[in-house]
Amino acid sequence: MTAAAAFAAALDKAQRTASPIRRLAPDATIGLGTAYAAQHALIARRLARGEHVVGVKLGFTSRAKAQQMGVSDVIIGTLTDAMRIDDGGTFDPRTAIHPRIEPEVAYLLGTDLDEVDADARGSASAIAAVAPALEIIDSRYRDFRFSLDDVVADNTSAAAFAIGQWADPAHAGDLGNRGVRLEIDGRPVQTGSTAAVLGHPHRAITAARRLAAAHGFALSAGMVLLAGAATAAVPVPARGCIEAVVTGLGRVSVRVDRNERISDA
Ligand code: OOG
Ligand code: MG
Repeated sequence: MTAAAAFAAALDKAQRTASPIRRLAPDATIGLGTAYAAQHALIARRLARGEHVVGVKLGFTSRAKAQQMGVSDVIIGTLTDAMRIDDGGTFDPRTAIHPRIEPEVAYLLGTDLDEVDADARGSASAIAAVAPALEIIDSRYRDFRFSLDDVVADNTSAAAFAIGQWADPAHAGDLGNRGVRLEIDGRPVQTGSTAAVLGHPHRAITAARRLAAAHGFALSAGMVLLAGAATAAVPVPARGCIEAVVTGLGRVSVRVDRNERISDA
């Protein structure tokens, strides 16, 4: 088994059993190439179980996130249909180790990205729709601590996501500096601006394109792109309603609830 395949097997088991593991390379880095190979191997295992890729996500596009986690490079991860929660749907925190939530902007690609110009205007033309989004992240590493390589291998901590009402980008207006609020049971727990995401969240398209080309991801029509959190992430409460609000774009919510039939032990 290659190192990447072994990392993928360990991370896959950690996710499926909701039990944290030690960092893959606590002393030396494993290298970004091996880290992305491990992520692809991890996703291949999920696809073999019947999941489908529905999009990609970016990580550390805001300084708030990079500072919170102590890393600085933008990274890319994979979203599958099994991670999707309907707007207003339920997340059972027992399926995760130490989940956190963050407010994001989601894009729906209307065109394969390699069919439009690589510049900002070409990338913007590929956007079919925009929406407020919530991402639930859950590092499979103990204490939510990792290096950049570790977190790339761990599919950038992706656990679940919910997307609000899609809006036509022509009618949504300039998304460059919109208020972003994360709420738990109606109480604001983080506030920020979409400007925190790469200066303008639309830049997520060009960043995704660069990362996809460098690390072997496809970005095709119909895919979702999560641009990255605009604020630091917050622990998911044991129970309650979590909501992300983006000014002029709307809101999206997820109910957090445990299945009471499972013992607390
Ligand atoms: C990695 C994922 C980062 C974002 O939006 O910046 C991310 C992590 O913080 O565990 O999803
Ligand atoms: Mg995120």
